[in-house]
Amino acid sequence: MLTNTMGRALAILFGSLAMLAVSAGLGFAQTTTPMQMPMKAQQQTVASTPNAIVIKNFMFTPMELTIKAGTTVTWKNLDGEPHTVVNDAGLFRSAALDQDDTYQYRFDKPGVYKIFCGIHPNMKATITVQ
Ligand SMILES: [Cu+2]
Repeated sequence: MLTNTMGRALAILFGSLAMLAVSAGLGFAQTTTPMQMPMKAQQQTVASTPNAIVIKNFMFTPMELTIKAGTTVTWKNLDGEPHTVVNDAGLFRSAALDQDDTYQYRFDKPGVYKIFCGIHPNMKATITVQ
């Protein structure tokens, strides 16, 4: 748990540094290419899977997702450990997802939906349906 938290903090720190480096490099367009590559990759991943939540390193990513009513969300477990997707209000509960397994749920009503992993209850995410 501590390791996950630290890893996430490091990832955020690293992302911030990359952004700073890119911002600082804007005046020197020719030198920014190597620094921009990780940023581009990250942005493409987010943009191409707006209704997907990845389960990796005992975390839901993103931890907060906003979608429109009627949207189907897909969870995919990339960990070697099984995880589940459980709504805290009892609306839905997936079976144990093994590595690369997916689970889908369609959110038809606006609201705020909290989810967690039934096996590791400290794994949480929030889905806001507009
Ligand atoms: Cu889990």
